[in-house]
Amino acid sequence: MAVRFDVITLFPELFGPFQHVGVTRRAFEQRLVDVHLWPLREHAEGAYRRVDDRPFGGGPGMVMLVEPLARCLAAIRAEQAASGAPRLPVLLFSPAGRPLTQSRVAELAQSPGCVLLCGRYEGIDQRFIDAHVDEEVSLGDYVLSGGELPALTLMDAVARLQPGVLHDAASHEQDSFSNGLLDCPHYSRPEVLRLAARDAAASGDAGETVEMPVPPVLLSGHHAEIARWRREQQLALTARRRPELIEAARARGELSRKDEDFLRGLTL
Ligand code: 4GO
Repeated sequence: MAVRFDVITLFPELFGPFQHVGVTRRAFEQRLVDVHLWPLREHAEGAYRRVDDRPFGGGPGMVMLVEPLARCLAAIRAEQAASGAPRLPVLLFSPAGRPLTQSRVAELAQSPGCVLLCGRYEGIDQRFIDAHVDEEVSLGDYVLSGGELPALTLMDAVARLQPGVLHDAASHEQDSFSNGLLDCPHYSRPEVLRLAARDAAASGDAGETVEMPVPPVLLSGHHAEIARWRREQQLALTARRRPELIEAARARGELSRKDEDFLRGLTL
């Protein structure tokens, strides 16, 4: 079933080209992911079509007004009802939100969809959030000038999980996080890369070249050994960079005896 996104934004033009490129294009063209843009300005009233005003209590910046947002959401609810869609939850992108994870993305990819509220300025009047927002989502500990890029990010992550979007059905089962671990490194041709030493990260003398071979196991044709090597690369990378993900995988009972033996032998 298609996932529907109703996007509330002051800048609908930011969403144009995104739906027409890359592996996710199919998802949008075939309406596996159905994007409805709701330009907030159209729901503002008066000669100036104001969507923002100064904050009570003073301070810098502007606050998004409740009224245009409420009218826009009412229009979305009416259209959802008319088209037989269920009442979709409202997600707000905010640094104060719950960090977005691949498992939440996978849930959303199986859901009927949601309303994505893209804030601008200093943020949204808290009363609209209290009354209408079901879930606050953060893409990480940094501040953006609006929620549009998080909305695009979320829709991309959901679109690529739709059946048939990635050419190889198993492709996303190998992604980072899909088994709770970081992805293993990938290699393609040539089998041996020759670089001028000055261009290599580990630099050397002028005129010298460095040879960077593909890990031999990948050329061995031994599928079980390749799978084991990739698993160990995932374990090693995750243990070094994101040890908390190893802990979580262990707590879920997803590390085998072999995995634990390998991890004990690692020097971090
Ligand atoms: C979300 C929104 C950062 C994130 C945002 C994040 N910045 N880390 N900015 O996911 C209110 C107006 C919040 C701009 C918005």
